Parts: sequence; C-alpha cells; structure tokens
Amino acid sequence: MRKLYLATRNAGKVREFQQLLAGSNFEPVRFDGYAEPEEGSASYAENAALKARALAEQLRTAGIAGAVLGDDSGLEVAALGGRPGVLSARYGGPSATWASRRTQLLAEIAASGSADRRARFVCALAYIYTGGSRLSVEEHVDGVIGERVRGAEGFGYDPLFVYEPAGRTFAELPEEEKNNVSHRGRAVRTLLERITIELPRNA
Ligand code: ITT
Repeated sequence: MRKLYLATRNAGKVREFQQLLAGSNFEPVRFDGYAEPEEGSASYAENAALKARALAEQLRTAGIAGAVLGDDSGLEVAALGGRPGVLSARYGGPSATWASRRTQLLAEIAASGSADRRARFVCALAYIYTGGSRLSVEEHVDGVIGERVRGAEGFGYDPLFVYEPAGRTFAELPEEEKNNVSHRGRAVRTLLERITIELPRNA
C-alpha cells in the first residue's frame, strides 16, 4: 500500500477519494501542513498541477516521500456561457456560503432568460510521484441544473446538479452511485489505468 498525499482542503473531495481509491494500491492521506497555492484562472489542468506541485514541494521540505494528487474541478453552466467553470470555488465572492452560491446561481440562470439547463462538472487531476513522473487527466459528466436544490449528500453544487439517467441530483445519490458516474470518479479511474500502463513500477 502506497501513500497518496491529497493536495486539497476540501473535505468533500477527500471523502470521495477515500471511497474511489479503496481497493487500489493507494492509501489516500492528508498532509496537515498543506498550504494551498494561489489558483489561476487559465485551466483546470494548470490549477491541479499547481496544487500538486505545491504539496510535493512542501512534503520534500518536510522530508516526506510519497506520491501526490491535485484536483481542480468546476461546474460549467450552458446558460452562463460556461461559467463559473474554473472559478467555481470563488463564485459569489469571498464571503459567500454554499447556500448563497447555489441561490445566486439559480438567480443568474433565471436572469439570463435562457431555457437551456445543461451543465457539466469537470475534474482535472495531476499526479506527481516524488521520482518526478507526472500524469494529468481530465474527465467530465453531463447533467442539467434543477429548478431548486434537492438532496443532502455530497457537497458544493451537488444539490443543483441533476444527473438525468438517475433522475436525481448528485446530492440525492448515495456516494457510491455518484462516484460511479461523476467527473471525479471517471478521472480517478482513468488515472489509475494510466499509472498502470504508462509509469514504471512504483512510479
Ligand atoms: P481545493 O482547491 O482545496 O481542492 P476547492 O473547493 O477550492 O478545494 P476547486 O478549486 O477545485 O476546489 O473548486 C472547485 C469548485 O467546484 C468547488 O467550489 C467545489 O465545491 C465545486 N465542485 C467540484 N467538484 C464538485 C462535486 O463533485 N460536487 C459539487 N461541487 C463540486
């Protein structure tokens, strides 16, 4: 079992990684001293790499060897031209709460006058092994924005994101069902495949 240090301060992501990596060769762990870097606005991939590189550097300084995983994700809403996208965590400004972000998003969609409810969650992962190997993957899942919030599972925008094949929001699905189809679930499975195929043993 190899330790995989998670470059995130988001408890919802950590829970999902724990479930998604169960049964793999990786044991997901947090590093208490993780200081998150300032995120950019160019791309999910760049932000995921920024987070992974920052934690890899902090682990090196602490004399800890281990693989590192960075996640940058976001919600793209068609009626808003793909916003909030890479800026999803910053939507609504620094004092916003999750309830206020969700309310604001519904209000913005209503104000857009568009009847288009399509949306997409995107997840980029950046994997760094201390030996220097790097991999990045990006996956997404399509859905629609509900008329109101529904469900108490998950985190963030989940109560607004209706996964149409299930007819329920991500916050109404048990964690395992969300992970089977979500952007993060898909990205983790793609990454694990690529680690097996492309990297030398133990990288
Ligand atoms: P870290 O940077 O510490 O990982 P963060 O919350 O700042 O945590 P991001 O910069 O990747 O994460 O921002 C992604 C935003 O999109 C964030 O506000 C999440 O809550 C939201 N988001 C990402 N994945 C989600 C999911 O599976 N369900 C609901 N919301 C999600």
